Order: sequence, then C-alpha cells, then structure tokens
Amino acid sequence: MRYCMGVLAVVALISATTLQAADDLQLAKADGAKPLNIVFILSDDHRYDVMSFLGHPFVETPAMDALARDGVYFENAMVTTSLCSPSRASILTGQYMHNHGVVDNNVLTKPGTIFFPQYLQAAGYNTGYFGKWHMGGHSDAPRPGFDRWVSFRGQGHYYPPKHLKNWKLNVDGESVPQKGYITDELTDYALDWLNGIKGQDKPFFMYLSHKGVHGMFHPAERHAGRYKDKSMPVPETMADTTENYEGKPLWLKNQRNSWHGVDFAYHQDTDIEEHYRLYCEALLSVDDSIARVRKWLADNDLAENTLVMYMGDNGFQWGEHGLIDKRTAYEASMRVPLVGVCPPLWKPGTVVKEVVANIDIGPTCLAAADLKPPANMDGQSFLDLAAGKEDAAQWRKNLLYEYYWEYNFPQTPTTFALRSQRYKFIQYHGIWDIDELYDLQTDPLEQHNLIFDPAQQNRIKQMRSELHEILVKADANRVPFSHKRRMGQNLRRRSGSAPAKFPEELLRKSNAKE
Ligand SMILES: [Ca+2]
Repeated sequence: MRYCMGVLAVVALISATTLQAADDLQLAKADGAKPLNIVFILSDDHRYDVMSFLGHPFVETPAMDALARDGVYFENAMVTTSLCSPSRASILTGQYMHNHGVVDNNVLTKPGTIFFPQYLQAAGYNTGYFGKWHMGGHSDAPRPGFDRWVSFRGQGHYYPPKHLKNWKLNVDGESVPQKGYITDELTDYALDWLNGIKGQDKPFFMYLSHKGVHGMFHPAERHAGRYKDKSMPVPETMADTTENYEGKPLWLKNQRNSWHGVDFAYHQDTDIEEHYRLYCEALLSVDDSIARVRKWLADNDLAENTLVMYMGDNGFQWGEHGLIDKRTAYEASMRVPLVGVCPPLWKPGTVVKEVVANIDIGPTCLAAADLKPPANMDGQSFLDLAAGKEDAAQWRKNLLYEYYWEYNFPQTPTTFALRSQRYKFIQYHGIWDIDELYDLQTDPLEQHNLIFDPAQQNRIKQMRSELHEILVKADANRVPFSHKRRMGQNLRRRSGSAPAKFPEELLRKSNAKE
C-alpha cells in the first residue's frame, strides 16, 4: 500500500509539473493584433557581407537581395556568441549564453529550457522545424515545440555520406534516409509541410535551419565550379605586417599560425581561397531555398500576412587580422546577415542601423504572434523598431558579447565585449594580454586599437564598468569549463609566423616608471 501511495505521489507530482509547464507556456496577448504567419530561415556561418546587394564582387544572392529590397536590411545585426550551438540556443531562447548554458558545441540545453516555438505552439500555431539543431549533437530526437520535426545529428552532411551506412534523417521520430543535397532536401520537407497545413484556420511558424554554409564546404552539383575562376577579396588586415599587428593583442598574432589562422588553416595545405570559392558556391542553394519559400507564399496568397526573416547563426573571418572561422568579437565574426519582409508593418527598402541580435529573434517572433515575451528573455522585439514605430533612442545602447575558451580550439581566449553602434570594447579573461577599443565609425576594419589612447581612457573606464555590471547583475561573472579530454587543435606550422612580442606599452627599462 505504501508503495502504491508512493507511485500515486510521483504520478501526482509529474501531473502537477506537466500542468505547471503548460501554464508556463501561456503568454499574455500583446495588443490584440492578428497573429502573423512566421518563417525564420537560418544559415550556418554565412558572414554579413557575402550578399550581392552589398556589392560583393561576384556572389549572386537574388533572393536575399529581394528580401532587403522588399523589406528591411538590418545593417548592424550581431550575435552575442559567435559559435554555432550557443548562438542557436540564443535564438531559440532569447537568452544570452550565460543564461541558457549552452556554452560550446557539446553541451546540452539545461533541463526545463523553453524554446520560443513552444509558446507559439501553445498559442495555437502550427509549428515545424527543418534542419540543423546541433545542441546536444548526439541525438536527432524531436525537441519540444514542433508539430513537425525533420533534423539530423550534429552538423549533418551535405550529401548522404558513403562512409556512414546508417546515416539517417529524423522525421517525426522515424529514421529516414537522406536522399540528396541537404539544403534542397530540407526545403522540400519544409514546402511539403506547408502544403499539408495549407487552408487550416491556424497561423504557422516555420523554422528552416540550414547546414549550409558550414565547413567543409560542398556546393550543390548545379553550382559546383561556378566561381572557380574568381578570387577571394583579400582583406586589408590579412597581410603579416608590422603595421597590421601594431597595438594588437598577442593572442591575435599567435592565432595567425594555428588551426584558425591563415598560416595553418584547419592544419591543411589547402589555399583558403579554394575554401572561399566553395563557401560562396554552397551559399547559392541557401539563396535558392529562400526563393522557393517566398514563391510558395506568393503562389498561395500568404505573402501579405507572413513575416519572413533570413539570418546567419554567426559570422566568419576570411583572412581578417590573419584569422579564419569565428569565435572572436571582431566584426567579421560577430556580424551576421539579417534581412526580412513583413508586409503589414515593414516598408520596402528600410535600413535599420540600430544593433539587433540573435537574442531578439524570439521576442520578435512572439510579437508577430501578438504575444508578450516572458521575463527571462534578454532580447527585445525589433518588430516595431523596423516599422519605424519605436523611438530609436529607446533602443539598446550596448550589446553584450561573450565567448568562453574551448580546449578544442585553444587559440581564442575567453572574450567579453560591448558593441554599440559606434564603439566596441573587448576585454579578455584568463590570459596575459591587452584589451581593445575600436571606433567603428572612423575605423570599420578595426585596424587601430585605442586601448592606450589617452583621449579614450574615460570611455574605456565607463565601458569596462558597464560590462562588469551587466555580467555581475546576471550572475555571469564566472566562467564554466568542461571535461578536458585532449589538448585540442594546438599545432603550429614550423615555417609559419613567429610568436607575438609584447607591445611597447608594456615594456619598461627597469622597475622605475619611465
Ligand atoms: Ca555556425
């Protein structure tokens, strides 16, 4: 009998928890507007400026260009952590990394984490997820919040991998073979789902999360070789010159000759230009995907009441400061493409200059659904900002950036930064080095570190304090670490660049002040 009572108590507890969870998903209505359909398309590692409407020398992105032309281009769209899983978790929770706890590409989300599509589902939306999830990459099992689930383990594969006989997609819990090129196949699944729910008296939310354009880059067959004769635009800051490294942190110069540097990129001999051409070619199918989704909306008379946004999950350095890949707080790593249309609210050809971020996607989608965001979201809706209905002076002044050192890639230190529209202050942790301040208005390429500039000391003091206050307030003034299982990608090329020298500002002749 005691046993039965115990079981009943557990059942009652589970029921109470379930009911509580269901209550937690009910958000208050915002202002009574009709909920919009929402399409969010995410790509992987697509940097902010590889789009033809921004003047790229050869890449062709007509669908991305059309989104900017028909709607809004967010010129200062950022991520709060430039790494796949942490950024994706920030998108899905509206929270900074230090709150959602996905601090690298291996950690699972915390138990009890709520993804914003759960609120939409609870509010009566049809919800569908298609593509890379990556948080807890060992499993492709359906996550909460989605009526339709199509995903895969980890990074996925561009083409069905010949060396993995059991490689499968997970479609609503069933293992299904991957048939072809993943960007096209995910779009097929997404459009099939839309066709299936068409005509229902419910709004829909679709999250199309591409593997493209993550390395190693493989374009669709129809795009392979398209740019074989093109050259990568070489950034001014790539050359290994005294001028380029003057006033820079030591870790930056040292990273040049590493897995994430141009001297020893991915520890391969491949020219990074070859990687770059494949990256641009792989992006073409992502653009095709956007075009197909928008055509479907137009063909089904749904374009006028659907919010469509396209974003990258983090940026990518192609030679800036001698680096490749992401993780740093520099512009090429932290900035992302973000364009979107919302015909009832956003005027064609709008450019938003305020700093918006991955943490704002959840609140923005909830606003489009006429729902008030939950209190635990760090981001804010930019739906009204982009509509010109919100006083831009009330928008955030500084965005927090954070990245925690990973033993897998030991060349990038723990980084905290504040990014305003004009200035960026970067502070490193756990390393003997110097910090950075850039005036992005006069120095968009981040060539002149102002950290020792006497005229900037007040600004530095103030931004340092603000950064500290944000982290302390959020109880985030501590850095987690995971089980170190190996030394990570720590090799250097023998013939590569030499280690950095300490900057002049730190050198003294004696222990006396000079
Ligand atoms: Ca990524």
